[in-house]
Amino acid sequence: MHQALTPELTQWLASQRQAGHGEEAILKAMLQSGWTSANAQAALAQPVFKANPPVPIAATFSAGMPEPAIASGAMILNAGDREVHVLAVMQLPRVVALGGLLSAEECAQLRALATPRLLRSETVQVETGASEINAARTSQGMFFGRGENELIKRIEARIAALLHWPIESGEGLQILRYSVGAEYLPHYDYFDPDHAGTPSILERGGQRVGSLVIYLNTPTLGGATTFPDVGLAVQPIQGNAVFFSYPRADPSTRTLHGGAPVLEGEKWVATKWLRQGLFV
Ligand code: PD2
Ligand code: ZN
Repeated sequence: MHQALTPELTQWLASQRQAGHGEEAILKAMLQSGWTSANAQAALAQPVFKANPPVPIAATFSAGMPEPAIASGAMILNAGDREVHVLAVMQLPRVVALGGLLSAEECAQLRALATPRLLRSETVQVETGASEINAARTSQGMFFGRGENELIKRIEARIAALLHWPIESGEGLQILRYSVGAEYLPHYDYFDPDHAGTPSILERGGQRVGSLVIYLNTPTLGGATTFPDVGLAVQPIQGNAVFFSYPRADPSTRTLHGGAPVLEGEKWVATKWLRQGLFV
């Protein structure tokens, strides 16, 4: 995976450099994620990489962001092994609703693989960085390890191609199952800079800068992903997804969002959170 030096990867390497990551840290992450030493060294010898010395993260935080290739008004996106449809686009908050990211079979496979591993969902306890049960989030969940099996590898590669963000900066895919009445109260996905536990969380991969919530089934009623600041609701349709990004860990991004209560049936999602740096 990602062993070829594509233009996207070259650009990404330069942006990681600009974001303040040292050559050694980037090389280590590349080797851990399956690069051969020769390929990794060749990538890091690129002039575009060498020409961009590290500068403080704060100065360049919004420079490179995950984003589908929608600037030209494209309606159908090439996500490597699959075409994905653009259903709706919003500027602030940056939200893109996407159609057909996963096949029905892939959704069913993810649900089946996750089922025996589901536990009541936890959220990160912001003061300490530890995980805890949060009453605001009445669902069950689990995480797949990154690259855990062929299905996960395929989906992660597709997401990386779609959002122009490297696999190595993504957290493991999280699966959530909500039953009737379950909801996810509005929250931000970035880590609150004012909380005591945040610096230790950020040591691994930096801030979250984007979220992709993929719908693994279609609930009978309810369960939209909502953005209360702007009155937006994205309906959960199997195989579709909602992407949103936040260049600053700040409410001005208007990315407050929640999962509305499921009224009938159940709701399954897969969430991929994207970090600013390498999440290894
Ligand atoms: O399931 C959802 O719609 C949802 C809503 C808000 C998921 C998440 N946040 C998340 O996984 O962060
Ligand atoms: Zn969320």
